[in-house]
Amino acid sequence: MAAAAEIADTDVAAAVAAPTGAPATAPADGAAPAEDSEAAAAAKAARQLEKKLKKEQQKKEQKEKKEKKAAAAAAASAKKKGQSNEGMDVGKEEDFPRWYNQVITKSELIEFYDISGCYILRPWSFSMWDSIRDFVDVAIKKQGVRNAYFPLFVSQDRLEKEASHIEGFAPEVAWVTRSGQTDMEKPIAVRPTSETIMYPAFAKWIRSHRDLPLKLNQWSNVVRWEFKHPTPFLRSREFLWQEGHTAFATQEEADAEVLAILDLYRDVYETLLAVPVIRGRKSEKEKFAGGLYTTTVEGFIPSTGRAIQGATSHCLGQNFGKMFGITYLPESGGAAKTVWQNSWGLTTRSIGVMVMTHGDDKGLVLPPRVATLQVIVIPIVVKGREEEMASHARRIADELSEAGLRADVDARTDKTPGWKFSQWELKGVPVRVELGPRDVEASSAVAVRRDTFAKTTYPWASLVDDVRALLDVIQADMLAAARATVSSRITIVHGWEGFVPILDAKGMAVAPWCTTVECEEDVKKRSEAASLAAAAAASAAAGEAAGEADERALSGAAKTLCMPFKEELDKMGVPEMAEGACCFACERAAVAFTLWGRSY
Ligand code: 87F
Repeated sequence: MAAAAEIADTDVAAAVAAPTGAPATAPADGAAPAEDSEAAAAAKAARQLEKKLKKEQQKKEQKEKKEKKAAAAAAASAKKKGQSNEGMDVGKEEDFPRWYNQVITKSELIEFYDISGCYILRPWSFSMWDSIRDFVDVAIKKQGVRNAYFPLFVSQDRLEKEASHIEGFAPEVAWVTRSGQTDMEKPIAVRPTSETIMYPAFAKWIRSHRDLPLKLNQWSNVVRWEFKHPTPFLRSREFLWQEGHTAFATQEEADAEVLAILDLYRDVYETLLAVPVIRGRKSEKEKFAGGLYTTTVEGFIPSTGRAIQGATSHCLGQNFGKMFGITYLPESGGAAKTVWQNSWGLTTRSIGVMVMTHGDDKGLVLPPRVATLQVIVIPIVVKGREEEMASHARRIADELSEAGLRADVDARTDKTPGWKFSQWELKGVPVRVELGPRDVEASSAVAVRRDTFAKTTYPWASLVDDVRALLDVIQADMLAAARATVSSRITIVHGWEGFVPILDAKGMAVAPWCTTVECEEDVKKRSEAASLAAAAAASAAAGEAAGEADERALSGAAKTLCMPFKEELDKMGVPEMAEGACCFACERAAVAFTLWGRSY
């Protein structure tokens, strides 16, 4: 609106200025009278135009005022009636990015912030992070890991001591260069990860074989100044995580821990979040450059057809140990030996993957084990019996809570039951217990599942046990449903033809692969070119500029997600590699079945 008004004002100014202003070049023949009358006519026309535009502007302003008033009245009346436009107004498959933005804000998981890539985690999402944290914390402590806390800042010397680890990441490091108005003598970095912060201390603390293994974990925030498009939870410039850092005397111990932690990460996703993941090893190109090898749990978002790294567990080998002088005197005597190290991390990204996996057109769908609230009890009030219904509802919620379930009652009197149903559906609470007058008469209640909307009537006498069992069924069903969808998107491919179409159909491909970096880079280029061609054709049809197609094609490049472990390949029904099998993308011999896809 402001822009339109500005344009109108400028037009008026130009129209008025032109006749009265001196002409740039005066006519040589001095034909003044004709000019005068022309100028007068032009001035008159300009005045008329000015009047007309002013009138139009006033009309517009009046119309806007009227519309604003009407909208405010409608909102107020909706509020009064206990209804509002607070619900979802876009479908998950209709416009996924908009759906995601709506679901995370309207369900009160996230509040946006005025620094790009930074978000406020509201209690509804932070409580889920609490659950994840508890789950991981208990499990790692059982494995002998202890928590510690290291500083947020790291000096440039330290950060760059192990060059290969920072390689490629350097542009993402955020630096503090000033305190108040004074430039720092030496800038200090905000931790993007803590290898270089922790390992000098490891070198001090580890002297003999008796100091091993050393297993530390830190719960903290880290900052990575990403330039790719930020997405709440999935890719933010500051995020929360745990980072485990361990040191062992032998590679065997380190190897065993890498897998034990990876299984824990699998459990976080599958047992807690009901999100299926695939365990495997990263390719040379995709592994953590500072380490020996990287294992990963890979998730998949069916709505976008993109895979997503869920968490990683790295064997660092002796690389950092050598750089930082982390050595121990072995039990057998003799010279000091370098330790074997691992590092592993899981972030708040996991919450975003869960939201994207399970959410539907009505909002969040939370797996019971991670849900902030597992059961909401809603009384269906009838005139004259408000307090009676509310007190039954309160009693039921209390009984559920006392039995250890996370339950609450919504006895608000200024909201209708219908409004409450939508609100708790939006927030993803796994079970709604409805209690109407007829239920009270029959000493029963109706439980409604958030994931399927299926309704079951339970007697009060067994309600607690029935609801507890129902929550277990929901948890299992949600994982099974998500797994079935992901499985249906995985296709075994043996040659190049068919590879890009599988990705275009929002799928992943498992293919026999030579495992060379050259081939992976080549596949990236070829798949990018194929999707660029497809995007160019589509955008030509839609009449878009070429740049827009380019941008989309870049994200259309395929990469290796992981080389799935044997157990995972078996689950996918991938046969043993045939003798003499060839790489799906080049002439080399195939070495491993590898999972490929587009990714976040
Ligand atoms: C960004 C900037 C600087 C990832 C970075 O995965 C450095 C890095 O080292 C960096 N982004 N990484 C790799 C992190 C490796 C590792 N650290 C401990 C983990 C898990 C937890």
